[in-house]
Amino acid sequence: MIDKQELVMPLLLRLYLVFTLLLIAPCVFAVADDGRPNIIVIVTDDQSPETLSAYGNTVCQTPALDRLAARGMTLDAAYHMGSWSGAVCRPSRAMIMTGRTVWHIPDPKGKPQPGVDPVWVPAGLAQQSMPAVFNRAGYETFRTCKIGNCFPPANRLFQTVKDESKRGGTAESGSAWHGDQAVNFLDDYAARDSGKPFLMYFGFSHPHDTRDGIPELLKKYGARNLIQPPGEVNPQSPPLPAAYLPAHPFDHGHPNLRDEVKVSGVFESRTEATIRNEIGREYACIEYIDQQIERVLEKLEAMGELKNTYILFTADHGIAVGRHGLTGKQNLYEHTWRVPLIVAGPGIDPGSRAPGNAYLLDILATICELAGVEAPKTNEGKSFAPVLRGEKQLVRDVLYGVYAGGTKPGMRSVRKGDWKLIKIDVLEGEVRETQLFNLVENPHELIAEHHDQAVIALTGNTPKPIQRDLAEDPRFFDKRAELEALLASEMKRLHDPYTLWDQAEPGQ
Ligand SMILES: [Ca+2]
Repeated sequence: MIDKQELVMPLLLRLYLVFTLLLIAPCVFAVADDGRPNIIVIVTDDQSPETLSAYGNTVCQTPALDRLAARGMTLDAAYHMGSWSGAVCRPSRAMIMTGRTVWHIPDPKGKPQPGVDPVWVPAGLAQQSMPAVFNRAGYETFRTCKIGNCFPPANRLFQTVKDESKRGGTAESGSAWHGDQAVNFLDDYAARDSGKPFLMYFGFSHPHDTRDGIPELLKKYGARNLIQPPGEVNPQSPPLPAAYLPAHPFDHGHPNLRDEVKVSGVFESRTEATIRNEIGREYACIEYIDQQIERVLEKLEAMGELKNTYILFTADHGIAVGRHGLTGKQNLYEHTWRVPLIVAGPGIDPGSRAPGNAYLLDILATICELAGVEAPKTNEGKSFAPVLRGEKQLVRDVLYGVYAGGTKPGMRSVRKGDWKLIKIDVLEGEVRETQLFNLVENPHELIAEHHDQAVIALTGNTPKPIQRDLAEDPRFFDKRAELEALLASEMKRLHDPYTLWDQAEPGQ
């Protein structure tokens, strides 16, 4: 028998809690007139997490993003899934817009990749993309971004589109132009007073090269906007990164790749002077972007919308800029495979962190959940809103990456926990390499060449003995075998149409 008193007290307690929540709810969750939050997705072009203080950088100054991280959550294991094109931006941005995986998105002509069954690339995908979904949900939708290497059928569905490629070293020709478009939209939005929430896709054209900074920020970072590589080191320029190498130890497998041989002011130079100047230019571009983000945050605050807005900051992928002797985004080291992901908004613990194990393609499902909008049926991403709410640390255990934009099959990576495997199978079998890293012991994925005294003299970083590629170390053969099996399984699950040299053929 249950005592009547035991039933009554919990009931009273429950009623008390319900009334308390009703009183608090409007302050914590609410929003535009119709009760739903605004969403801002900030996407920079070619930016490694390593450039931000939220991820340990001590030179590049980004006060607005620091405050965003202090108000919200920083995800330490966020990745883009990869690319089947040298233009890594293109599939990355198609995945952001559609929430579909890398082999399930169309090429620029709307076709699947060779070897991929067309059934996995649905027709009319744009109608299930980010702007289409939020238009139907009654949101005002706005976009500013660069033009090119993206997913135009979705982009044009935003109700207001202000796209230009702005990579110059002045306000009008650089990132301030994107900032102007965002601020103008917010002014118009406030004047309309439609009562609808808004979705803003706030993209930048930088720090993608050409990395022309504005004069005062170039000076701050000891850099110059050069067309040819510099002859001398500017001691005011940022130090070389720990993973710097004068050359990659084997061919990356994409002959004449633009990002490795044609970047203005760099070309094939990997000298200390060139890389430090280029990083200084990059930081000047990043701080200028941060200033534009600050303008938007201040505007939101003045409008009284800041507390009702989820703000996600990310990049379409990372980039090497001298790490491992590479300069481009066509590799799967952490500096390039990983992306920054910082999220602030109602209900997210200030200054929190989680690994997340999220892909960029999870953003659509996440903002749908945050807005109370149903994700489209074509979506394959997983909402990381439970991570943002502190309910869990990860949305998946295993992460898969691909770069297949050069010679085939290309590169693959897989990560589980602290361990990561990279395989490179390029140039008709000329290069077949396997790398194994413990990312806790060796977060910068240092390899044998980083132990060279000449390299140590340049970077000032003496690697620990464990900080090397462990693929051939017998102590870790079991770990390697586990990751090899996981990679094969992920390739099959995601309909990767290729097979690496030492993998069984599909179906065997
Ligand atoms: Ca990009």
